Amino acid sequence: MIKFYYHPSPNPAKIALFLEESGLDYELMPVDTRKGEQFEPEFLKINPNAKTPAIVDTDTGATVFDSTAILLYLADKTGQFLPEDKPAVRAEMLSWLMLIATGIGPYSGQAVHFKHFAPEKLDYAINRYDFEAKRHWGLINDHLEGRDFMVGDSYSIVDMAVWGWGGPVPFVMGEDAWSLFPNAKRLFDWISARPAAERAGALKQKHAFKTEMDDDAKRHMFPQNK
Ligand SMILES: N[C@@H](CCC(=O)N[C@@H](CS)C(=O)NCC(=O)O)C(=O)O
Repeated sequence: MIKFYYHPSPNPAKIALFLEESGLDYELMPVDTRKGEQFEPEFLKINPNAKTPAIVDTDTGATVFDSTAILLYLADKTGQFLPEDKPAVRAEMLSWLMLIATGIGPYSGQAVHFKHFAPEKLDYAINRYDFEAKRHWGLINDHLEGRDFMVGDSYSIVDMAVWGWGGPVPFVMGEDAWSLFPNAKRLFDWISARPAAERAGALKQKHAFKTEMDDDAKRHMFPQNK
């Protein structure tokens, strides 16, 4: 059984989708990051980086943190949602997974931070992260031109990684941002229409997560300001 340390946000969404798609048995372990639960000593033993998602696999004793590592672990464990097992295809899968992990995620996160949450509106920072978030989504969009999936011709963990960050696209880059990325939007919509994606999205209702980004939440989320 998988213990799934979860908050309703983009990186955990990738894992929620995998768990729902694969049918693996899992237990939801809410971590309310707006209340600072990511810093509790018991959780830090599971993820020293104090972020969601993380998992504990009680079948194997494995603890895995960081969404890309978890996707790879679960895909290897189940043999599901992996593209064709050939070195060239695996290399392509790893390349795109890392681009999403190091490009889409961090630049989107910083774009949100400087646009919506930073105490001062810094034009330079807003412009830089908006530009980089759009540049990375542009790479995904261009790659999806004339193809249904990110790698090979089947739905894989790379598509799930894209989907996780698809939800907040308008919040990250503006209300009309999807119009810039029609191929990525097509993939996002295709996944969102799947019953597993609906179930993954509904997980946020299984716990009363704090939704306000008040001063207390900001102290937990942006500890440099303490
Ligand atoms: N590289 C990590 C990033 C994890 C991450 O930033 N998680 C966010 C949610 S999307 C979080 O837990 N934020 C709480 C915080 O920063 O305190 C991954 O891909 O899992």
